Amino acid sequence: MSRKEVFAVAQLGAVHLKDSKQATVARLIEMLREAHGRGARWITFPELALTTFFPRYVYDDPADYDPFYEEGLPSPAMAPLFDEARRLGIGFYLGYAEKVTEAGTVRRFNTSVLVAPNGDILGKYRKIHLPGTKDPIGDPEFEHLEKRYFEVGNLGFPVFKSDAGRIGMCICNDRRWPETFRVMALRGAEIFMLGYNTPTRNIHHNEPVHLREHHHRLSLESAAYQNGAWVMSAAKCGSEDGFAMIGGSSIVAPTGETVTRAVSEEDEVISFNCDLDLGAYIRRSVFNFAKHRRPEHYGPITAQVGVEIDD
Ligand code: CDV
Repeated sequence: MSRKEVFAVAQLGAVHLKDSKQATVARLIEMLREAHGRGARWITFPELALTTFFPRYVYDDPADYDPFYEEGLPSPAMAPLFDEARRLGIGFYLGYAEKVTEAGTVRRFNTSVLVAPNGDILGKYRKIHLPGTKDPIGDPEFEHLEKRYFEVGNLGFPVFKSDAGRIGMCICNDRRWPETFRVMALRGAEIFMLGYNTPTRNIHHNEPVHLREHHHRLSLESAAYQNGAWVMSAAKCGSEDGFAMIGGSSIVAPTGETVTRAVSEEDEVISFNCDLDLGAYIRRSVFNFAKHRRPEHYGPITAQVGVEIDD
């Protein structure tokens, strides 16, 4: 018997600096309702979904960047979304900038929260692979300062049990690193949810623009197949105050096939009736971890960061 569940992904178009969180949350709620109308019980929202992608800007004074962060769960800005999701009985992934005070110290993370259809908070993930720099590179077009505004996540890659199966979370740049997904798959994840803000032009060099979406798709399709799991990916995209970001929000099946993808770079809901057992044959055969993995030969993956060459 197959286990079927409708999952939705809410792609969010541009959020400009001047846009209020209240207006952005209203857009998220509209997409939540559309997803509900399609029979979805779970929805994935993007990374840093409540504001513009502020790490592209240089701020020195916390008073200037504090307004981009949320405190408490739900924060006051998020509360209407939490309320409506509970009322409709939809579970969700939501990315946001988290500010928390621990032992008198203010800490900031690029975080996602997973909330069950009944409104229970299942848990959080804090982004581990932070791209870009701490200090400005001096070129406003390519500035990407996540290392300035966030600490490296300290929660590992947790997996949460839900009534739809085991769900793992990651955020944007994490999807380019196969370790991300394998760790979650080893904890039994059947569904990976992730949000992203990916600039259309590469931050590091003049890579052809078409490769931005190609690498996004390639990363997700291989992650799905190599772990026999579903992937839900939600973009924040379009041109935010002139800074373009890719769309391409998608749902990828455990076979590695993209089964539906957004066609616009605006607010857009996509959905698919996912058979959660579709990946079972992959996990029983070619990627039967218990039978075929050889961790005794994987030492450098956890022992090293960079390349080390034996002469
Ligand atoms: N928000 C991100 O993590 N963006 C990165 C870019 C900067 C390369 C990404 O991997 O899409």
